[in-house]
Amino acid sequence: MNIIYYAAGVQPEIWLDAFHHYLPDAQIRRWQEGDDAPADYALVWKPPAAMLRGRRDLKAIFILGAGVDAILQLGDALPANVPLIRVDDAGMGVQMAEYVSHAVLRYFRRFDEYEVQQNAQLWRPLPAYDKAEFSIGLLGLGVLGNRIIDGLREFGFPLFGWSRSPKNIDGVSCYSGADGLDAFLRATQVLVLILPLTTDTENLIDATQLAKLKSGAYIINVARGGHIVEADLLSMVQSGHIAGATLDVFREEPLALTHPFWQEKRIRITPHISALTVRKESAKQIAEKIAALERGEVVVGVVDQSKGY
Ligand code: NDP
Ligand code: OXD
Repeated sequence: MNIIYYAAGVQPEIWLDAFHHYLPDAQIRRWQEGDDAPADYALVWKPPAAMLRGRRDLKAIFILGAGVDAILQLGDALPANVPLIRVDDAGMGVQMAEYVSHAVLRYFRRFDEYEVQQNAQLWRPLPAYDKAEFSIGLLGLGVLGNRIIDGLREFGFPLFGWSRSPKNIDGVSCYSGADGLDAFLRATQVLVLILPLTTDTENLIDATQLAKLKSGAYIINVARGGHIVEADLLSMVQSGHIAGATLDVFREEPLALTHPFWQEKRIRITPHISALTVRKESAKQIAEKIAALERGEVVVGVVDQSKGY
């Protein structure tokens, strides 16, 4: 079996060692400009269009991450009828649960405010927030959203969720579709974004939608920067309607040094690390899916290109 591999921005050995381990019988080669020799599978992260254009011989293209927005931008360069298969959790879910739980608890227990007080050498206990009012709303109830919910469940916050199709999740008030968004936002104190970036979800959260959140709301974005209109978020933080934001993702990454978010103390910034791809687990998952495809079986994580995720 022949496999071509390309991953932008990472040391190739990091992935190749894991692939060789889990696919010992495959011929895996790093794709380079001009390589149009046949291949059965492609393993890619942000590949150039030239790698995939016209490759109708591929049995599948595996994306080395959960988000598919970057690869779908290749448009017509993607060979028709070749399935795109993304990483399905593979160790990312627990990291998302850690990240979001940490951010929620930091706000709920007012550690953000105690940090400010400590810097001013101020000893002043603050009143506790009422947990029954501290509702957490997740935009996105897929693989990672569900894992975040499992992590939060223990703490007893009221949980809300919004997805494209209707859901029934134990202990979560579920809303769906454009019609459900308004009621979902009005019920939410801490808004967590864990959606794919598609034409429907780009710029979803602007000033109008932020205004619907409860006063003093918090934002946690672990999905993509393009979901939020950044200037609107900044002005809502400055007005105090949004009490704080923890952002892992941005429209332009790395975040420019001149970006105003750096100067806003109520905005916390991390460099797209909320869930790092676990190479061994992902390579193992991909190897298992290749084996399943070779046996003619159906695998999970196939991207529905008409929906954009
Ligand atoms: P899934 O595809 O499993 O889940 C996506 C969820 O979003 C589903 O519940 C889906 O609804 C919902 N959704 C999609 N479009 C809409 C819409 N138009 N309206 C309402 N709901 C919608 O994805 P994952 O949970 O695995 O990943 C989510 C995203 O997280 C990825 O696409 C990626 O961009 C981001 N990510 C970020 C990382 C980071 O380090 N910051 C790391 C990994 C992923 P339905 O269930 O009805 O289909
Ligand atoms: C992903 C990511 O989508 O790393 O996997 O953001």
